[in-house]
Amino acid sequence: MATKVVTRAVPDELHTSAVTDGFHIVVDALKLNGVETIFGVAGIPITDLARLAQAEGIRYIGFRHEQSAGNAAAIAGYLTQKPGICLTVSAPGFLNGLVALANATTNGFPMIQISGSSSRAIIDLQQGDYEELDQMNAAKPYTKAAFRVDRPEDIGIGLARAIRAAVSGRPGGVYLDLPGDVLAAALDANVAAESLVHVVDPAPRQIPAPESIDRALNLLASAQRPLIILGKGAAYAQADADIRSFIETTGIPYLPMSMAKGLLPDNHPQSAAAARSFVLAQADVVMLIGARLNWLLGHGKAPQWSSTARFIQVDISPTEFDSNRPIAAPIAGDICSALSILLTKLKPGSIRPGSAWLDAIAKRKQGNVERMAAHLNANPSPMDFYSALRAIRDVLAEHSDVYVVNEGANTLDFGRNIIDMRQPRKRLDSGTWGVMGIGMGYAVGAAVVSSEPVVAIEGDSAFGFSGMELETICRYDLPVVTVVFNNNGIYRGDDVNHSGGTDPSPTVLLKNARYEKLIEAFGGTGQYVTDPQSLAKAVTDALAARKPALINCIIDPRAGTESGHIQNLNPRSAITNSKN
Ligand code: ADP
Ligand code: TZD
Ligand code: MG
Repeated sequence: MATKVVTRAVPDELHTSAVTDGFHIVVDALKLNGVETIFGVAGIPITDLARLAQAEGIRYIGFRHEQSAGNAAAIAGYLTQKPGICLTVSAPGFLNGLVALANATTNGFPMIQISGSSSRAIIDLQQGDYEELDQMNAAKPYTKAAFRVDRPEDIGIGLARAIRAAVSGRPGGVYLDLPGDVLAAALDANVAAESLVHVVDPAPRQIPAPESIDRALNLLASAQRPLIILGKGAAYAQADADIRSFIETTGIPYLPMSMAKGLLPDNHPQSAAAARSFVLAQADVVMLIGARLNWLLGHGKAPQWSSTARFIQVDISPTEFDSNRPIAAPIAGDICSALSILLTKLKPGSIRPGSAWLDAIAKRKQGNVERMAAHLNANPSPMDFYSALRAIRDVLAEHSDVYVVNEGANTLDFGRNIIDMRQPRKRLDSGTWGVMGIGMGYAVGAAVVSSEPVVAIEGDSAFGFSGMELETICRYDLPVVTVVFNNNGIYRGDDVNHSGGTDPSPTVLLKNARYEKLIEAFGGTGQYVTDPQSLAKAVTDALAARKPALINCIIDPRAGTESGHIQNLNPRSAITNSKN
């Protein structure tokens, strides 16, 4: 790969040989490592870097806020197994992006935030530079790794380290600091070309020890009531065929965590999702594949789980084992390698879930499905979460290629249960932190890397965190359909101000907000719907058009519950006789 030769702003004494600069070296290093897209917000000192990247054939997607650019980069990393790149300006732009970088680290998404920064000499003496901040040290606690490049000849190795740190082992967010003077600095073109590094095998296979596989298979063979839990690590690994084969060959019931939905189609007969609390409480051997025993799984503890259950865990990060509960059979390795060896060593008929177990699960599922159907088939006016999501579910059943982005509280929790997924890695949601604000960034990231349509199902509060990115969606003419579940509030829209004053309650948003008009301002299609038929038609039409659309979906303000399905996480005052 030839480093570009530039002649501008080069001192006379350097004219004897071809000279390049930091801007060009960064772009050459990105291209050499296959980076196709940068998500960012332009400004000092990285504007020319963004321009040059675009000129050199890297797609640049410009956002209205760095947090959304970062979220787009993170989800691009999750979907492609290559680090998503987010480009930010110094101090405040860097900090805006850092929330997304921290979220990527928490969720295990590979991402690199590249940020310009101000003069080191001034920052270190705290003399007050334009957008002064010690960014690398600010990033460290929230990232898998943080690096700063202080000389143009180190750009190549700096990017190489960032790429490897982001995708190897458990993926995560990496920070790469590029001071403005390094971008501007001149370097002999030959020296620059030789300084570039092509990262070989950035995420090497990690093959588990054979005895760890035997231990796990023996434990499964001893089980009466085995259960497999698939997490987003399993989805990320892209071992789809082997995972399905292992589950189908053993006949073990499985539960998908939210972003693992679709690894096997949600209507698969072995899915125990409709009997979730029953199987968690009853399973005697549990095999976790790319899922952590964190809060989303009740930390693996009683009463949600049996206190005598024994665990197998397949994970690339050995320090994950025994984090909450003892792991009887840890398998340290990457899921592709682990599943392929598990399948090779699996003896036909050696693992047999008890028929009483399978019958009990089937019975539970049936009861729960019938109860759910009664809710889904009711047709209240105004709509509730069930009737609105049923309408969307039925449309999406015909469009299994569509990405579903989902955030909110009730909108998220009901959405996860009601919207079936049929393909892997199509559901993108609030994830490990239960964070609000990922919606439009994830939607843009998924649409850009896949060219497939996206339906973003958004609580009205959740939508507000990144709503201005509707302009980004329209500017790039992306096939993103945003459905705002408008119940006038966080959780509910009917809370009152307990002081009796005229300010709304802390959880209440503007009544009758016309969100559909926001997208009309940018040339997209807006729809206002109050019944399931109109909602289904609006989603169908928007998907057919493959154009930006927003559907303002009116939901009964009384339909939701506080904090959705995680009310129990609200601290309850220890003072039982409190007046409030
Ligand atoms: P979920 O929220 O879906 O339960 P988590 O994000 O909690 O999933 O857990 C994902 C786990 O998967 C992490 O512990 C991570 O180390 C692991 N992981 C990610 N990629 C791989 C891989 N390729 N092979 C093995 N484990 C992986
Ligand atoms: N800020 C951030 C970044 N993440 C959060 N999770 C919250 C605040 C707190 N929060 C939730 O946990 S859900 C939620 C907030 C503000 C919004 C819920 O309202 P919604 O969904 O309109 O999005 P529903 O359907 O009305 O419940
Ligand atoms: Mg709401």
